[in-house]
Amino acid sequence: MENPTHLPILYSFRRCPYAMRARMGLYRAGIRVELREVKLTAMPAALLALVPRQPRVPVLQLGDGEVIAQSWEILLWALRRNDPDGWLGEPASDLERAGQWIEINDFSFKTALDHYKYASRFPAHPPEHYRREGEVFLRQLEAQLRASPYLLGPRLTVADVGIFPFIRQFAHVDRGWFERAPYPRLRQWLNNLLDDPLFRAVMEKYPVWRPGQEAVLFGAAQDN
Ligand SMILES: N[C@@H](CCC(=O)N[C@@H](CS)C(=O)NCC(=O)O)C(=O)O
Repeated sequence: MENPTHLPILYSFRRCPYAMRARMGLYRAGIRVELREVKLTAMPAALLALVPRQPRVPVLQLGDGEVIAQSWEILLWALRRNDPDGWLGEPASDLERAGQWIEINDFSFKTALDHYKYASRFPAHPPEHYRREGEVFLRQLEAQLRASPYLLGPRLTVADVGIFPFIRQFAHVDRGWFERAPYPRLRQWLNNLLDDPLFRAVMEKYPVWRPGQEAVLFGAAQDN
């Protein structure tokens, strides 16, 4: 497999919330990777060879050939190597609680989000119907954020990092509605995360990767 830099390779799609989650973790951990931006409708052969059955992004290919094809696993893998801000939390139970939030997010909420975002493809109901389905999760988040500034307590953890890209998408479907909706804590939480320079760093734009092109290096440690 062509890999001139010998760095881990991250196949990514800038606007994918799963890929944002993975990029956040890699960036915070200071792990330098070769970033290969893909087009979802024309995934490169190199990626298809790694995950032929369910080609999705993000996918991280490590130097020893190991492939991590789930965003949550990439986030945890990165932070287990280096977690300068304690995103993994303190007690082991934090990770279990984080996993529970992620599970709701990645399954029931993500389904509602996709239906709301692409409501014209799901004409059985108007968009508001799907939005109400998504609001079940928004209400849970709002209640938690009334009790603590972040989802697991006083500090930012992987639970927040893993979920906010999806709330960002939900908010973007109808910003006017989201601004007026009864979720002030959630709005504040989202805005804080979006304003973080780290998020801006991981949202930099890169051209779609072509085999043979010069490697795009991604990560905080580029000049060391
Ligand atoms: N469970 C996966 C989901 C990743 C995923 O669904 N990524 C979307 C982009 S946001 C994708 O690659 N879709 C392409 C497709 O389904 O063909 C993860 O956590 O990484």
